Amino acid sequence: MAVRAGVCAGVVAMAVLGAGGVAAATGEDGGHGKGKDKGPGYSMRTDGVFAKKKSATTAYTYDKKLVPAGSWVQVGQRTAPGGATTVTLRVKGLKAGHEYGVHVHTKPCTADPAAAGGHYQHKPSTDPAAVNPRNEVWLDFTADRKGSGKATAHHDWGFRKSGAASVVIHDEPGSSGARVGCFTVPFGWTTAR
Ligand SMILES: [Cu+2]
Repeated sequence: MAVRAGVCAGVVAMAVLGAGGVAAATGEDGGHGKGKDKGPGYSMRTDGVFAKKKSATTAYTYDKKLVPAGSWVQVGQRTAPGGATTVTLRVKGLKAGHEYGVHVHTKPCTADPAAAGGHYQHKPSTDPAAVNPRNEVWLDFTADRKGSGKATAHHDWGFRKSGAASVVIHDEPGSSGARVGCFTVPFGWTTAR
């Protein structure tokens, strides 16, 4: 796990509050970064190993066939100073050839698959038409012959504070599959909208 923005005192303070980080649009912390970044963005990468409900802490499997205990997940986030955000997913050890559906969800994982809440939505809505990969972060993938997979989602917006908290893996692509795995992720938010 690498929290590149961790050198920034502001981000450290936010992390103490239990949040992933912040990409402020103001840039008041002048000493931030190492020359490449013009302002405060946010970059994070975290990984975990799926475990059964009783022993899991961040990565839960709810279906041992589709998400075997011991399989691996990594999620990365890169948020530019203006808020544009790329989220990446990598997995290893899943079911070869299987098509999975994956979304960013609003709450952390627990032993209860429902605990992760609904999909994170850029424009929150109860309209079924708002459930789509432009208003949400979808990371659907098909596992290769070795059971590995990856996906990337890019949006010109970033997460709200404490709005995104996990990545849920479903048994089929799209929006209606059963929850087979969940990974709690320290997503950072942006104040640029
Ligand atoms: Cu989902």
